[in-house]
Amino acid sequence: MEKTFLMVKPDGVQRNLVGEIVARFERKGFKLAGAKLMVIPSTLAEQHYGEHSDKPFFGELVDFITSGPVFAMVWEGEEVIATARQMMGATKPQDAVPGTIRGDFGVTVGKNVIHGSDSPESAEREINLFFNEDQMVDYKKENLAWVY
Ligand code: DAT
Ligand code: MG
Repeated sequence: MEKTFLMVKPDGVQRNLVGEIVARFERKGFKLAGAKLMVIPSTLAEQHYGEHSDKPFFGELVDFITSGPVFAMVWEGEEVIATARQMMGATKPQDAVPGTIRGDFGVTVGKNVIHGSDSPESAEREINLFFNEDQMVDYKKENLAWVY
């Protein structure tokens, strides 16, 4: 089953949105495979956002993502990578449709509440950056017979 890396950003943690965001993916029918509250070291932040290292906002982005605890998660399910991106909403808040996480909770492009992997390659890369194999849980979820 496909896996993706999702993370409630420091603004989402401070705004008490962890439960709200976890609930959306749970209710959708996806399965939580790993989760931890952590403060991201700046070296990890620079690796995670490496594709943006030449952008003018890179320094600000690294400062923001390391500014407080994040809630890092691995979620599992059919087409979970693309579907989670849809559930998150667009990067720019003015393009994020109401009903999506960013559409409902984000106002600025920087403080947009959630990160999610944008492709199978980035999902694998980001899961490996944030989680060791022994930090993920492989288990049977009985309600999935009613999802699939
Ligand atoms: P996404 O988070 O939707 O994958 P991205 O990978 O293009 O978006 O950018 C990563 C983060 O960087 C994004 O969530 C917020 C920030 N960011 C993107 N574009 C920005 C900009 N023009 N100014 C400031 N921050 C920006
Ligand atoms: Mg991205």
